[in-house]
Amino acid sequence: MAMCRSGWERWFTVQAIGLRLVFSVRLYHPGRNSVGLPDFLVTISPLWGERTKLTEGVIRIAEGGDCTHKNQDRLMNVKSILSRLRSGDVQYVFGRFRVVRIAYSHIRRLWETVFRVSAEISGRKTLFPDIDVGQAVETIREDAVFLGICLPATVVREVDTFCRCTPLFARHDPDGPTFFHHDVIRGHAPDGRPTPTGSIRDAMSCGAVRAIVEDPVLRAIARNYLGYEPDTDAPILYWSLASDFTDEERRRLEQHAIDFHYDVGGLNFVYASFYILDTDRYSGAHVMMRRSHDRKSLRMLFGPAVASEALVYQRFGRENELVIEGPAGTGFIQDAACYHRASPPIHADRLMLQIRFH
Ligand SMILES: O=C(O)CCC(=O)C(=O)O
Repeated sequence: MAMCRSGWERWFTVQAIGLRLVFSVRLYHPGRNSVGLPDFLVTISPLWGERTKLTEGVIRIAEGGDCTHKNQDRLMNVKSILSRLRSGDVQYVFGRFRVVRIAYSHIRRLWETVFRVSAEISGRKTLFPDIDVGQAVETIREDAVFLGICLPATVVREVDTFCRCTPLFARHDPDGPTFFHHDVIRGHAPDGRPTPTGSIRDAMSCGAVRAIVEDPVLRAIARNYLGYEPDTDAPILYWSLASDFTDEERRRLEQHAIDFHYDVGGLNFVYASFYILDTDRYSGAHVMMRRSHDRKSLRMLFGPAVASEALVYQRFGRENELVIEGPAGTGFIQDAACYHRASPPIHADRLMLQIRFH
């Protein structure tokens, strides 16, 4: 048992079914921990092969018992994760670890084999006949994104028309009064409320959206990337409305996506996004760091999912920043565990459809 300045700490290692579980249990003095209860850190590392970069630091802490200030900081960062764990958000805590994502894929695949689960949607005509599924999957594995996918113009038109005649709600005020896109002026609803975003409540009521969500090629990419037949949440369809808000105002209005962050969209996940309007860096283009989905530092993994631009550039290299611009219909399939953000739209609105497979 090692003594730390703030309390004491004990480690347990359990080996089972090819996984080594390293449990680090920290007990704080009641004066340091507001509720006077023990904090628990649970990490999972693979037993086979070399120690991965991901687990190295954890094992060093566990085996070395080095309670330096740096290690304390690292463990203190875990607090935000612990509060999610206490609130039952297990996926958010564990879905960020590659080893968990791989293990989850194996379990889902095994489940499908045992219970003979197969894709419900087959024989449907695809909107993306020219896509090479294998190549798309490989590109996502390597770069965290596949860019070569585009919606047919007729589908784009249908979604666009639907979004212009459907009531919207502001994401930061989902229960507030609805409004229409044509009523918004520089990010303000007709009643003067600031509305940096306008979301559609039931995107699946649009036939073109349903066709995209159920597209066999899109699903094949998600299935092959994840390794099992994925589930989807209700698709997210929303306007990012051009406005003059400062970044600070946007954050207050819950437009947090303007800051670099990574998503934990389940125990494994991949997203497909499509621009419904021409989009560039002045109209809300999505920005991401190539290859940042599985090369995060321990601080990034155990700390908050949001990171400063400086930290992200330092870790992944500014040359790997990708600003995804393109005409209406442009799509990208992304492992959203990469660092990404939305450019604040200044000159024109962005309309985007996002489908989350998990
Ligand atoms: O709107 C965007 O481009 C970013 C969206 C995003 O950050 C997210 O879905 O997590």
